[in-house]
Amino acid sequence: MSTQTAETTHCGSAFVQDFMCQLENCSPGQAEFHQAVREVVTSLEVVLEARPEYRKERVLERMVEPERVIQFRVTWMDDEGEIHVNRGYRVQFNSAIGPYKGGLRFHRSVDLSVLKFLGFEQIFKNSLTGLPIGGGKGGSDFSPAGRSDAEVMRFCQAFMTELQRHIGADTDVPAGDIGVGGREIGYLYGQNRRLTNSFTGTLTGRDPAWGGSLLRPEATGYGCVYFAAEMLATQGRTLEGMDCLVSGSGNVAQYTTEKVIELGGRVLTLSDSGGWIHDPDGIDTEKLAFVMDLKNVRRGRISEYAEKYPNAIYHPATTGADGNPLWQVPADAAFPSATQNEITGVDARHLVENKVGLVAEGANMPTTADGQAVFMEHGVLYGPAKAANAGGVAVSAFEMAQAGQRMKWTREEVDERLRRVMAGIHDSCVEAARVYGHEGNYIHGSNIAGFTKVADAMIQQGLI
Ligand code: NDP
Ligand code: 2IT
Repeated sequence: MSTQTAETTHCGSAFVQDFMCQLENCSPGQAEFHQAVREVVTSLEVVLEARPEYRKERVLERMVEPERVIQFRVTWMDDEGEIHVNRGYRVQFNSAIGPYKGGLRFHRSVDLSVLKFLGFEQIFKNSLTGLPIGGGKGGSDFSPAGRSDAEVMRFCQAFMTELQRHIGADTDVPAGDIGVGGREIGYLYGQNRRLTNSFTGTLTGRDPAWGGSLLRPEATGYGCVYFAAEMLATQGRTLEGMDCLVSGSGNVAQYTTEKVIELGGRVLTLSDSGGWIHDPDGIDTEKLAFVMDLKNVRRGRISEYAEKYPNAIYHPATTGADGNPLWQVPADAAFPSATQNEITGVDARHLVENKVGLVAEGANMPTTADGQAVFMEHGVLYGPAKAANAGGVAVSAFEMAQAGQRMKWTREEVDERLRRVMAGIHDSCVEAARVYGHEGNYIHGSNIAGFTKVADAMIQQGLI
C-alpha cells in the first residue's frame, strides 16, 4: 500500500476554484492539506450562500490558517551511539471551542502537509463530538518501527523536552496516532511530568493505572463500528453476517475487528505496510488475540499470521495500476484503518463491483476524492473519517473530564457515553445534510455540522 494523493483534481465551482487557487498559492506543495480543504470547502458553498455573515467575517479564510505552527529539532542517540536529527511539529489549528486536541503521529512520511490536513480535519471532527475540544495535530518524521524500547524512550524524551513548553491541560492536549501507542504515550508523559513537576492531564491515551480512561484504546475502532451500525440502521439492517474488509493491523484495525466480531460480522483481511492477509474463514477472537500480541507486544509483521494459520494467504504489498488487491476481495463492508489515500478511484470501483455497500473510515482521509465520487455515484453508505472515527478523540475528551474531576468512570459508563456520542454525530450529519439539500450524504453532512459550531464561536469571540 502506498501513500498517494488524489489522482485527479476535481475542479468544482468558480468559488471553490478561486478559494483553492489562493490556498495553493500560499501553501505550495501541501497536497494532502489541499485535498482535505477542498472537500470541506465544496460542502460549505451552500452554507456560505445561506449565511452571508460567514463570508463577510471571512470565517473560512481564517479557518484554513492554523493559529500557530511549531516546528522544532529533535536530536537523540541510538543504541550504537549514533546521533540522529528529526523534525518535530505541533500544528495548533483552532481553539475557538476548546483547547487544541489531537494526536501525535510518528512516521517517516510525516511533514507539514500531512499534519495540516490532520489538524484541519480534527477541527470539524472534534466539533462533531459535541465536546469542548479544539483542533490540533503534531508528530515527527521519526518511525519507531525497528527501534528498541530504549531508543524510542530517548526519542520521546527529546521530543517532549521541546513540546512541553507549548502544551498543557487547558492549552493543548496531544494523544496517539500512527506510531504513537501506549508505550510512546508513557515515555512522553513521564518526561512531561519530570519537566513540569506536575501530574496533570496533558496527554490522553494514558494507562488507566495513571490517569487514563478505560476503553480509550478500543474507542476509535469501536466508535467506527457503532457509526457503521447507525448508518445501516437507517435501512433497517445490521452487521450480522456481513463479510468485512479491514486494512491496517494497528490500534484502529484491531478494535474495529473486535467489535465487528462481537456484532456478528466476519473480518476477512488485515494489512501492514509490508502486505496483507486474506483469511477466508474469518478472523475470530483467538486469531485476533494472536494479532494483538504480534503487533503490540512482539512488534512483528502481519505475514506471520499466514504462517500461524495456513488457511490464510499472505500477499506482499503491490502498487500496480489496478490498485490494492485487498479491496478486490468480495465482501459487504469495508473499514479502511491504515492511512490516508489508501482507497483510490480504482479501488473504489473494485469495491462497488464486488457489491460492498458500506464503507466506514477508521483511518483519516483514507479515500481519495475520486474514490469518494465513486461511492456517491453508487449509493454506498459512506461514513467519512471525521464522523466515523471520532470515537477516539471523544473518549480522549472523557479522559480529560475524568482527570479534571480526579474521578474514574467504569468501562460500561464510558462505552455508553461513546455510543451516545457516535449516535449523536450520526444524527447531526443526517440533519445537516437534509437541511442543506444533500439527503443521505454524510460527507456534506459532517462538514456542515462540524463547521457551523466553530464558525459561530469564532464570530462571537471577535476578530482573532
Ligand atoms: P497504528 O500505528 O497503531 O497502526 C497503523 C497501521 O497502518 C499499521 O498496520 C501500519 O503498518 C499501517 N500504516 C501506517 N502508515 C502506513 C503507510 N504509509 N502505508 C502503509 N501502511 C501504513 O495507528 P492507528 O491504528 O492508531 O492509526 C490508523 C489510522 O487511524 C490513521 O489514519 C490514524 O490517523 C487514524 N486514527 C487513529 C486514531 C487513534 O485513536 N489511534 C483516532 C482516529 C483516527 P506498519 O506497522 O507496517 O507501518
Ligand atoms: O485522529 C484522531 O482523532 C486521533 N488520532 C485521536 C486524537 C485524540 O486526541 O485522541
